[in-house]
Amino acid sequence: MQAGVEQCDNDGLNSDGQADACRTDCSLPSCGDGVTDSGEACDDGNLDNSDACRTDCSLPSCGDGVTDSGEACDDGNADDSDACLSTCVLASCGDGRPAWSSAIAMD
Ligand SMILES: [Ca+2]
Ligand SMILES: [Ca+2]
Ligand SMILES: [Ca+2]
Repeated sequence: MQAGVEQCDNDGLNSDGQADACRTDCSLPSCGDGVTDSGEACDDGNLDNSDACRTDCSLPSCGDGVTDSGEACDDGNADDSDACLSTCVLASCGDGRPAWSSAIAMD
């Protein structure tokens, strides 16, 4: 191990495929290296924030501001009086949300 250059070095145990292992380039496991390590819900190693794994290594969820599969919308807020409810379904006539329904002159 070279101080200041390598973050870690486990000789033959360095791995780019094993969780929490020192990587083969002697860097520590991190979010974005493509391996799901401790503290990461997922890690697909890309910078695409609209797929099944966020760039911060968390899984997609309702309320994260990205419309994922199974979500009609996701505005990232908990406001049920706007066009997207906090449950990630579109506000609609008959959902009992008067603030929005008055805006579309129904209910
Ligand atoms: Ca990782
Ligand atoms: Ca991704
Ligand atoms: Ca979402």
